[in-house]
Amino acid sequence: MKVLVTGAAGSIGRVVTHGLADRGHTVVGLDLVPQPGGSDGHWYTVDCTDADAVAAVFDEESFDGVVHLAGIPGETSLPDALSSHVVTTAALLDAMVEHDVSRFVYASSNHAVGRTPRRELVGTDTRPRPDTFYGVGKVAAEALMSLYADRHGLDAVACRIGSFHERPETPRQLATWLSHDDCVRMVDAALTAPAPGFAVLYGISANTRAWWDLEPGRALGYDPVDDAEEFAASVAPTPDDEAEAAYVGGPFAMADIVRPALDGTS
Ligand code: 15L
Repeated sequence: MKVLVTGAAGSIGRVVTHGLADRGHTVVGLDLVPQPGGSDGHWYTVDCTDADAVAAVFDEESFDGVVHLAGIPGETSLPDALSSHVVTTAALLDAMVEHDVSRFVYASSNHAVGRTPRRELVGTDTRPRPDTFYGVGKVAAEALMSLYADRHGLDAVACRIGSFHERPETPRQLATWLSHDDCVRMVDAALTAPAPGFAVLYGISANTRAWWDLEPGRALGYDPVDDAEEFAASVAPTPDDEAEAAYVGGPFAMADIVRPALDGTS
């Protein structure tokens, strides 16, 4: 497939662009920043909140799918979260509809359900329960994907990513870790699953201590291979472990991240 990857210069973006190319896809990168050294292929330096600039990319060349990874990866004011996660998604979805591109894969987040108390395994049928304005942005972007799937017949897969790192670094991450290789497997499956319509999966590895259900991902062909347990002996406890385990969003569900919605905006 020929795939446009937004946020291609970011930490997930760099792994995904290389990984998809290794799997035989033709990858076109897009980011706010110029193409990093060591990355090949066509590149657009574009801000995804600029709908005209996004439309111009689709006017210039055609794609079979879009992998939308761009976005601020942490808490912000509510307007910034809506711009970063919802406006960017809207600009891409409108351009896709205009140019008959039907597959959209989105880097959503576990923080869309982060305020869910940590009890049993969380499925994709649980209610949206964001832990932050970041999580609200992810929930709203997923809602937009659902709308475009229903209105325009798009296939739109929201990957609620856990903790993307080379290896798990904290006790929470023994449950939430997504390895680099599994991340590529996840995106490839979400791009190529036959006719998923609107679908949600949890982007974690096959962690023995998982807090999220992997079955919805497996149904789409995402079969994770790695397990954070392999690193358990080298992960040291931290003073925040108990508080981080109260809600599945961990530190994002803790009191010290709380701020007014319009803080810092006019
Ligand atoms: C995310 O969605 C964030 O982008 C990242 O910064 C981490 O906090 C991650 O979730 C996580 O929950 O570990």
